[in-house]
Amino acid sequence: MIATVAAAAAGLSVASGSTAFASAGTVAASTPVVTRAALDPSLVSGRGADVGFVEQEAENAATNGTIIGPGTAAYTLAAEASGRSAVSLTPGQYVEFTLPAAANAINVRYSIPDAPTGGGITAPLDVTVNGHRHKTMTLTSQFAWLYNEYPFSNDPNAGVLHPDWWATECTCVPAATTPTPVFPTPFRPNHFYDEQRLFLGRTYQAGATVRLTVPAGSDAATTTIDLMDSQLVAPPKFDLHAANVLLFGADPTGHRDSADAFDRAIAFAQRTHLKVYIPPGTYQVNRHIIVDNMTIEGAGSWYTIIKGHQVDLSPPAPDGSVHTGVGFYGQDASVGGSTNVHLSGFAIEGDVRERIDTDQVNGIGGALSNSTIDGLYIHHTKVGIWLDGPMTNLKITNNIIVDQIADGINFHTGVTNSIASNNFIRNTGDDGLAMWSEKVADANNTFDHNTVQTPVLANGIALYGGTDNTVSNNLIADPIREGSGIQVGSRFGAQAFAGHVWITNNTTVRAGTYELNWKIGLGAIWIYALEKSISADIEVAGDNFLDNTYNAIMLVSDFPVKDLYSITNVHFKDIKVDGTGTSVVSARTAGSASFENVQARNVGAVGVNNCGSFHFTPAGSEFSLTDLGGNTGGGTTGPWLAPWELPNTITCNDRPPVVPPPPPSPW
Ligand SMILES: [Ca+2]
Repeated sequence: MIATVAAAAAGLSVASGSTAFASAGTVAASTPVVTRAALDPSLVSGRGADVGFVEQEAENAATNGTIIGPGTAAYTLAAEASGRSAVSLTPGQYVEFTLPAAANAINVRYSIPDAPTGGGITAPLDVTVNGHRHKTMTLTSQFAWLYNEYPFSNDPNAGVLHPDWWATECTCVPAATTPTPVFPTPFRPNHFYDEQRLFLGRTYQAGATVRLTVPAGSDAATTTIDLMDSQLVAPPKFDLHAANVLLFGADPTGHRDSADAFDRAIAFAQRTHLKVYIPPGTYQVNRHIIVDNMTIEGAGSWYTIIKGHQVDLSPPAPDGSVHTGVGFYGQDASVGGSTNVHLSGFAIEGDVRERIDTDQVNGIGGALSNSTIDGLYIHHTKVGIWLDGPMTNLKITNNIIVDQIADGINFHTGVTNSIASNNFIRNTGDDGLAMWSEKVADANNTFDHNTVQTPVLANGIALYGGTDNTVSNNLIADPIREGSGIQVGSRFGAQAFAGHVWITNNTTVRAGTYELNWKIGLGAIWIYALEKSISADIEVAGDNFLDNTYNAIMLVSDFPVKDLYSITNVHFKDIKVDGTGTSVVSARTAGSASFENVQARNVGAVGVNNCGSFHFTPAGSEFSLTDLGGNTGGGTTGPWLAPWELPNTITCNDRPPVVPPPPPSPW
């Protein structure tokens, strides 16, 4: 019931939001509609990554196909699409984009069906530019389509993986229930999309049309196009004063394994204090390249492609991996880690199709102190960049990390004085960006000016414990299930939050998912005391929360621990909330927060949904709000932060109805 209401609500909201764009694209194909995270770019100016490509949503382009969505219900193609909408094509149908600027390359985000028994299929997509047949892309679903419960499965026909786990679908433990419930298959399908880059062969000027057509006879009953990015890729970079891997036997055609040649080039470069240079080409590498005290440069991520296939390890490696694959790894922190490593200008194309958390099949891994990772394109690995500290002073800049099985970037265990900036992350199978202070606190790190879109599970950006960390100037869109735009959570065995947490000048859009286990809507920002109280100084300032599917701000402790843990010392200042399906603030914990200059409009329910820790005594809620002034605006029920709500009036509505907000607009 709630899900139906929610889907309808979100649908109306986004539909009305895209009307202007859609009509512009459909009526006049010559008028391209450029967006960022499916929004008018003026609404997110200065936030997120500056990526060098322009995004055009298929639902705003010319097509004779069928627009799907908008919708936010998990396990649907619409919900996983950028802007929660896409175009579905049958053989013979097309979607056509008009280039808004000169371009010599495109990137298409799409979905095609899985094979009936899993494993994926391939299918063609014809690309014509200005009406001339250009090329046929081979789309694949081999890296898409996961099913079932964690750690997921590639089998669409499998029964429930963990009958002894509580399942939200039956609100029961299947193995302990008579008769044993049977779930429809495919069970919990997700991770539907993939994307693919294509050089157009020459530069086309603004106004050229790029038509994507599904040819008759395609094996894909439907081909769903979510969006197309286009860009003018700079010429390849050459470095004549470096150890060129070709001189050490590397094969740029990708036929022969080049891993040993890379190692030889690296050893020579270290002896002679040169950089390693990888010229344009595709290089087959099916294992880790260990990097320490060296620089490796490619010609640019469109030109230099390091591509591997997954390899079974028997017996397993000492770290527990049962597979290996292409990746650049620092030394393990237990032996001191690596230092002074600089990687730039190449692509890593992995071959990871299932989630095995003990496998080290990440694009970049290990410990990398005093190092830089810049301008990489990382695709089809488990996690794009997974660091295992302790380590310090790593700069991760200008990378594109897409179609991952798990996280985009994770600072795990004692990563300090490090930054991830201007990275673009899309379609992760877990958190887009995370700091996980397991065992040792992450400290003094910053995630700044990144764009994170459509994580199919978990959060756009998550902090799990840590000291003095910052999340600033990011753009986060369309988390899909069990997550929020931004989460600050004491969970997963993380060290306590300490010092300050700065969440400043971020924008989220269409964030806050329907939490399928709790069966409640989450906030665009979600502060979560699950394993510890949260009492660090949390400063949330300058953030914009747009088109919130449910509430904008949620502070919550899990029900079984609601009398053990609290959330205090949280300060919201200079916030804009444009559109909430329910409240501005949802408090489901003991504790307190202050609010100053938090402006809200188009609020779909009472401004504050205050349940406290659910004791409902005459003293009021266990959660108190402090009004520091300037908190203006509201919606259907009047001012969002009204005097009668303060300091702790119980306004608890466990599952409020969702009222669709109008689309975000200039403030
Ligand atoms: Ca889309």
